[in-house]
Order: sequence, then structure tokens, then C-alpha cells
Amino acid sequence: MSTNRTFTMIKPDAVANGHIGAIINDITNAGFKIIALKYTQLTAETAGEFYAVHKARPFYGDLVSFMSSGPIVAAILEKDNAIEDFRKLIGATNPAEAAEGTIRQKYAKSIDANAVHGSDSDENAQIEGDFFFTAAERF
Ligand code: IDP
Repeated sequence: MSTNRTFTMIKPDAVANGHIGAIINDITNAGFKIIALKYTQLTAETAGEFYAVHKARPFYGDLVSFMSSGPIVAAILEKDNAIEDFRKLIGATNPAEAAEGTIRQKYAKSIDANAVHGSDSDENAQIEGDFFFTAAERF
């Protein structure tokens, strides 16, 4: 089922650097509607579970410890063509390669601390949204 929804996190670096407001502003200005929103912190265990798909990658341990190092903002967003449009809005994984004006280009400093997460498919958006939000927390 294609839902026109995506899931995002504002990662610990962007939260610590005071960019929550600016990033949410960029997201809503780009036409995304907020369906669910939460300020929370992952544990090493829940971060490990969320990123289990990357378990075999060399950066997995660093990714899990970084993502559990401080609070994050999790959100479900809605817009036509949400997955692709949101990936365009955030820019390349490595902020050094992210296009001018993208969220990662503006607010991220490195490939590991890259300010935001964006789902890469409808299926993963559903799984990732379900990881953080109950049905009663979506509007
Ligand atoms: P994406 O977040 O742009 O979809 P993925 O390849 O799915 O990128 O990687 C997930 C996350 O893992 C990235 O956002 C980044 O934080 C981290 N990551 C990816 N590649 C590297 C790397 O080569 N070194 C360190 N961290 C990485």
C-alpha cells in the first residue's frame, strides 16, 4: 500500500546544535504535513533494533552509539510522493555531497552525524513509523 507518507528523525547532532525549529520549518515549508511528532531518546538497544538492516556495515556500532547519544525528534510526514520528495529535501547521506539548500547541506557536518533520517521506501516508512508511534498518536 502506498500511503504518501514518510518517516523522519531529527538526529542527536541537529537537536544538540539547536536546529529542531529550523528543520521543522523547512519540512513544513516544503509542503509536508505532520501526522505524528515525538521528542524522545533511543537506547542503544532500540537504536540497534531500528538500524538492524545495517548490522553488517562497518559503521553499525558507531551509528547505534551516536543515535542513542542524545534526544531526537521522530515524525511521520504526509505529502504526495513523500519518500522521493523528502529524500530530495534532505540531500545526500554525506553532507559534503548534499545539494545546496538541502537540510543536510545546511545543518549537518559529517556522514555519521548527518542531521536527519528519511525513509527509503513506503514499506520502510510504515515499519519505521510503527516503531515510534501507536495508532492513537497519529493525526
Ligand atoms: P541514508 O540515511 O541517507 O538513507 P544509509 O545508507 O541508509 O543512508 O545509512 C544510514 C545512516 O548510517 C546514515 O544516515 C548515516 O548516519 C550512517 N552512515 C551511512 N554511511 C556511513 C559511513 O560510511 N560512515 C558512517 N556513518 C554512515
